[in-house]
Amino acid sequence: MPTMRRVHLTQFLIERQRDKKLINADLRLLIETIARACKAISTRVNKGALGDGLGGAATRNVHGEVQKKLDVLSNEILLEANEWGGNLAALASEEMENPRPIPTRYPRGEYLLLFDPLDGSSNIDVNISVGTIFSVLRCPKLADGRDCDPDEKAFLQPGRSQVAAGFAVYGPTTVLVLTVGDGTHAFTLDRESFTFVLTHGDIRIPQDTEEFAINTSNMRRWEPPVKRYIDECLAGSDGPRGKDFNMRWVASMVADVFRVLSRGGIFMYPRDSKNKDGRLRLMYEANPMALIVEQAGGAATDGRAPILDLQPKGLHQRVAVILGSRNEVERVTSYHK
Ligand code: AFP
Repeated sequence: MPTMRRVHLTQFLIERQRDKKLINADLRLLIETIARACKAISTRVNKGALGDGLGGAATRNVHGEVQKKLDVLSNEILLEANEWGGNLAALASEEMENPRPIPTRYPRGEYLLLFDPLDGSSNIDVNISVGTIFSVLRCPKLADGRDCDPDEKAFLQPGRSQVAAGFAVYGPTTVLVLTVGDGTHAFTLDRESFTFVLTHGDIRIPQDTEEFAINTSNMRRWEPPVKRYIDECLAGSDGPRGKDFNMRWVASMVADVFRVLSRGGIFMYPRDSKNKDGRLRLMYEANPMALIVEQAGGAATDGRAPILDLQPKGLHQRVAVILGSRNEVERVTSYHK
């Protein structure tokens, strides 16, 4: 049997740079640096109770949430890895109130990086998948043509402006999912060579599904369109949908979205009477996931409009999220109209 050609992340990116002219050398190096940081985070997550990463860090982040030690550590790993490469103008993170411009001792580049360093971190201590989500934007030039000023305003671009987006899941295997605008592709970390190898090229999300993911403990607070959709799913083959549905909820968006990419499904964190604007963050959770899902043939809305078309108003803005198999997302969205 002929040996299958193993395509490594570097090779995949060089093809996008040299042959497809989709990315430039700076963006390629930036993605490689992020991937290297994800490998370092994966190693720390894998140590579990043998490392010093479990438990709380006795600090709270900008949203008032108690930080885990690994939240803080993952944030530091990403900051340190990306500060000096010369391809970024500034970074922003779920764990930091304000964007951090690249220190003046390093050269500044044209890109802005946003990340959630450890998504699903309440799952760390119970050995359930967690991950890193990232989004890359271009730093816009000022109206008078001067180089961009990488303050919060520079980051407030709709998700459609992303030049790259991705996430890593630290689960039974570590997988990096990436889009640079020509589909969605996933790479598995080969622990022997410690490289990311392309294992899921050009992922396509099935248009239909019988699987939904939502935290049903919020059911009493949902808006009527979401309640109607879930009621119809729960009614199964006896109800208007005429088929049975299954439910999954990991409470790590990275793991739930990877499942949707792998076999279809709909993932929802809708707005409700407690989370009036939704719970997830637009800039470094919903936008990158929406681009990844759209690039895989799925859809992502906030119930009213495509997430990628929303004009952000703040770095840490929350948003309702409905994403996954296109026909189901369109159905829930139509119930909102
Ligand atoms: P944490 O990072 O604070 O654990 O939050 C994870 C998350 O942002 C997302 O990954 C999950 O889908 C969602 O929150 C889980 O929320 P619930 O705890 O309300 O189910």
